[in-house]
Amino acid sequence: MTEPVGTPAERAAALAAAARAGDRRALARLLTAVENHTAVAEQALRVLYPLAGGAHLVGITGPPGAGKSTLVAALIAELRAAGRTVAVVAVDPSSPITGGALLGDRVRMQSYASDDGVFIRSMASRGHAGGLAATSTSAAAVFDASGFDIVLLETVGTGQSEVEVAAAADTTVVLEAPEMGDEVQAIKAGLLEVADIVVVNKGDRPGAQRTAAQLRAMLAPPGEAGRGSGPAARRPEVLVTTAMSGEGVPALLAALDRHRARGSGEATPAARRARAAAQVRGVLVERLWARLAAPGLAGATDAALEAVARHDTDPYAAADALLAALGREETR
Ligand SMILES: Nc1nc2c(ncn2[C@@H]2O[C@H](COP(=O)(O)OP(=O)(O)OP(=O)(O)O)[C@@H](O)[C@H]2O)c(=O)[nH]1
Ligand SMILES: [Mg+2]
Repeated sequence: MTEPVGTPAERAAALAAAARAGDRRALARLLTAVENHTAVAEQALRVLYPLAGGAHLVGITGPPGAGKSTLVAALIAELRAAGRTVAVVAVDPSSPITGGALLGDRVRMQSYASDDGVFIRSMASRGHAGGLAATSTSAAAVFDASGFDIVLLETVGTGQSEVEVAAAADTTVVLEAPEMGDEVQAIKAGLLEVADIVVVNKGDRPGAQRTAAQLRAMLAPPGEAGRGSGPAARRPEVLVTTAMSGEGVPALLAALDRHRARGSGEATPAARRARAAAQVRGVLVERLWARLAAPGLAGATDAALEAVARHDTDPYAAADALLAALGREETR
């Protein structure tokens, strides 16, 4: 489509309609708008959000180099073979030291350039006003409303915001690699809490089955010897894949479908609430921060930040004082 004209609302409506009609350039523009938090993005989400909810949102997280991008590429191949459409939001690590290839490079090798059933968007993991969770879940909503069957969100599971991104999905897959050793235990504990499915990737490496067995033991409720008893409430399945060859990927897809089918019962309201909370929290922070930076309060905000920087006051007291100042401004 040509560059839409008019007010932000008009441009947003035009872009949203075009994206829903399958216009990839319009979709790309919308995603850029979402990433830059523009007025057009906000208006477009107003239109698109009520139309979203049909896609299966799958978070894929795990430590750097576990094979997330390789697995996403394998899942794309599997999904396309089954005739399903797939969009990917890949939060690429901002540091190149992990040795992991960017998803874009991986998938370019398989060339889906002419396939309308695949759309991949990489986002930098730094500098998201309102938080990574808000940006990536908004991008997911754009894909969802544009009719993709499944939206994969790849994030490196190292920080809180990445965990939030994963937790905002309908189904969260946590990836581990067999040889990662003890230092990953700490990451594991935090990450495993958000896992619906745990995947030990690099199944071709020695120790993969043993790692899977250890994880199964770790995830079993205490006192429960194996199977059967009690409400097997939220014990994640543990699977082994070899993303490089595609081995285990059909089983993972089946597990994803099962989780989704189950989720339409009782798990979904909680997952949807978690997603809503992550999104609203991100926008709230952004809005509050914008008001604090506006002319009326910028002076007070600066002074408070200076005071914290000098250690004259602590961040909690400064935040409370700024919230009080916001409140006073409201009643004026
Ligand atoms: N042996 C083996 N290597 C794999 C497998 N899957 C991925 N790798 C390799 O592991 C390395 C990292 O893979 P990526 O897919 O980039 O991992 P990632 O988790 O996306 O990494 P970051 O995005 O940097 O966090 C690459 O060299 C892959 O080729 C596998 O199943 N077996
Ligand atoms: Mg990656």
